[in-house]
Amino acid sequence: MKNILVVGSAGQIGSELTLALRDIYGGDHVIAGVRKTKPSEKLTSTGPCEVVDALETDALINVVKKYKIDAIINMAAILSGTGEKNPMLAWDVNMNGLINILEIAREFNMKQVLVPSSIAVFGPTTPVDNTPQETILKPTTIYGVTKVAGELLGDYYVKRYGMDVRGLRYPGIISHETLPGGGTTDYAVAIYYEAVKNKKYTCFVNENTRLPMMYMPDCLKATIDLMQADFDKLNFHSDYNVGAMDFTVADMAESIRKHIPEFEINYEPDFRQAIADSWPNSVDDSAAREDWGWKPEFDLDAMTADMLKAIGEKHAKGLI
Ligand code: AKB
Repeated sequence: MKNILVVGSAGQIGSELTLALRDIYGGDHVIAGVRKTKPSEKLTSTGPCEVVDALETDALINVVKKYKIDAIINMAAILSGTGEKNPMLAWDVNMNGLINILEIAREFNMKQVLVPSSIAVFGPTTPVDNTPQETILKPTTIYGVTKVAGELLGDYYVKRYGMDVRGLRYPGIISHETLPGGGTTDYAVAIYYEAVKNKKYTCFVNENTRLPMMYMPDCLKATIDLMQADFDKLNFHSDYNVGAMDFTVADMAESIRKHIPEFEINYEPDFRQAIADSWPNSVDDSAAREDWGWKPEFDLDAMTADMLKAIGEKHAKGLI
């Protein structure tokens, strides 16, 4: 790959992935694709930034031609919470955006397309513990429905057109650079910000809610390791399970109290409780481990220490 376009570069994963890829491939070779939002200074100062939308074919093609793009990463998505409020928008962005990008990739003979998936492909009838790589995919959210279809579509382009399409089923991603937006697992980021700012947090899922989670450094590692893996060694394509850790909200509160003993938490579950309840507790990622050497580094306490330090510094500077 010479020139990579990251669609959705201003988002939680896209913003950090763009910078990590620029460190590897060089700033000029990784183009940040942002929607109409103002990109951060970090994105604009380290390489090219272009306004693109997964749904706008002409703008995408112009950028592909301008920078001789040979790989696309599609990080643009409507997540589970927002999806339930606006199912048609989720379908439009997640399905039409994806097929638009796959078709452009096919037309321009891209070397690789990365299409992220999610634990949202699973549903209430999927085994909840150590959820297998290959299992029942009957999600009950529109986001999950689009992610299942997206995985199938990615695999279809591999088989039908001989393309290199890859993807991971991300668990909840926890980070301190860019806030997530519209997801069910957003509580696992908000809890740290509120712990630093107010020493208390009201959580929208209950204390026993357990979900698979991953810290951003591991998420970047997983994504880049899969991108760089030998295609011939991949037994799966658009749907690798990747695990790192799993814990309840009560476990998170306990971990935070090791640093902020006065931290208080209370619970006011809303519609996202049902979404969280339909997802697994933990996933079996042995296929990712065997096929491309996946191995996470962070556990809950290591992540908590890092998150509180980073957010504490932002708070001290008056940035949050
Ligand atoms: C969400 O909560 O919707 C996302 C996800 C797990 O894909 N973070």
